[in-house]
Amino acid sequence: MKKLQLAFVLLLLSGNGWAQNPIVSHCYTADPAPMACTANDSLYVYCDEDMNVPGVNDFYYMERWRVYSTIDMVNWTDHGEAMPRTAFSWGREGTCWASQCVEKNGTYYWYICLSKPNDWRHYIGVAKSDKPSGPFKDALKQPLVNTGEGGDIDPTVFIDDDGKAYLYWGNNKLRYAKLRSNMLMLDKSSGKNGIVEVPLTAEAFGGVKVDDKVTGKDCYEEGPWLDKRGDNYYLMYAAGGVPEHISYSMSKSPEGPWEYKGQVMTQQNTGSFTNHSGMVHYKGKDYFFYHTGWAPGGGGFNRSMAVEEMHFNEDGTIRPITSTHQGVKALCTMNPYEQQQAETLNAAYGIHVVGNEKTGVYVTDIHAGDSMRVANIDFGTKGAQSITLRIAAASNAGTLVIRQDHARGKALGRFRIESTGGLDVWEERTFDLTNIPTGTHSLHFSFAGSSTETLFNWDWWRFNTSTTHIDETLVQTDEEASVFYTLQGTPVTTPTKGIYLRKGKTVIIH
Ligand code: FUB
Repeated sequence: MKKLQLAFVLLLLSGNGWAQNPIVSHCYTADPAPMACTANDSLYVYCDEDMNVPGVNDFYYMERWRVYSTIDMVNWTDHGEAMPRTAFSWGREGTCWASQCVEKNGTYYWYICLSKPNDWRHYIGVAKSDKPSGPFKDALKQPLVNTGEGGDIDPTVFIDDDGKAYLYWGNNKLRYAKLRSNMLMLDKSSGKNGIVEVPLTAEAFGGVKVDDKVTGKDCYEEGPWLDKRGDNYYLMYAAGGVPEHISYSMSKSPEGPWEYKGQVMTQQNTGSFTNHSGMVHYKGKDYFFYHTGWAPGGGGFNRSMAVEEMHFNEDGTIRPITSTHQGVKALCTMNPYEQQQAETLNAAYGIHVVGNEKTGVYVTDIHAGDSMRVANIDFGTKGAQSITLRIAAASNAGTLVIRQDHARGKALGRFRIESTGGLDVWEERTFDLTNIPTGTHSLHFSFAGSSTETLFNWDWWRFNTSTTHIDETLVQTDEEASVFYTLQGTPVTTPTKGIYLRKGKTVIIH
């Protein structure tokens, strides 16, 4: 198993341009819900995090929801542990299941589902924030939806062109409600207390399921996604029992009646027996999100999000989509001369992304053997001469190796990361590159070190078109002048003439 995982990691990080899926590989992410954010022209994906806690039953055990965003579709910024279960005082441990976030008038409403202590049922709640990545606060301090019957999972919310909002949800049963204009209350004017049960007929969903037996071609299971293109409304859903596939129905109204149209994504061999979809229009393209078991060590309870481009036929029907490791193409290149967050990643292995109010979000748990990849970086024709990192290190044990394109590509530099005084003591350090990258490349960051402890924490990086400041006086005045390293990282106690590294700066001894 370990060998298989390692082989997969090498493939994932080898950088031949094929492995964009899964879109996050350093933690397990399920039930993707995309949202195009007009405020900053970014695409956000909201999800829950599959977790393995020793001694805890791994039946969709999830303690938090996470948020990722992108501007290029191949590098995803991890916004950390965006919303913990404890944001909801009424929530039961380990039950943070599928969700969706929508924006209305500059406020972001994140609809989630969660159980209560000593209660097997899920309920739908809602948190809100004035930023797409939070912090989010429970808006009601109690569930928004509580049918009392169970199955109140997988909320999807759609705001129509006329401003009216619709909430669909449900496992085995499909229900919907209209939301009042504050997005926090059900409009009680229709259904039973505002809740309408959608008849799961063969015309609407392809078939019916009774006592786990499906009669007909298909059936609704869970994970609805409500959306609209032109004057067609779409309801996509996980279908067919387990293992699931994704099917869809169409209507001319957000309230139905629905007409079954077929499977969007047939059962795939991705190692996950559930699937859960969402669609989004972003920068002129339509994207289909789903989940797989493709991250290293992945499976049915360790899922990971993936994305494919989606296309519609002239009559509005959806062309069938197949899961691929290639995923989607980059929409633009990354500018290395602007500050880039270390947690903006194409792939990564071993690290974690966390955050706090003081530092914001950063990469932590960097150990010897871990690696990270960032894709599609345009260094231009002149190229980069040095890199500045904002890091915090408790020891002198770590080395960062930067390679071009893939794990065995040309080394751009090998930099010793000396202690900054602690894992929460942040400093900017600049290192000269030993090879100058030009043109467009991926970067492969790998970590080496003599310690099994966290080598350092990493906040951001930026390449520079000039070398570091050369500080000759430092050599003569500083008591610690004897701590030098060669550009390859070998310590030198009595340096002779030449170029050395000292505390992350280049020093020339004449
Ligand atoms: O992630 C937990 C549950 O698995 C979701 O709520 C369902 O849609 C299925 O994906």
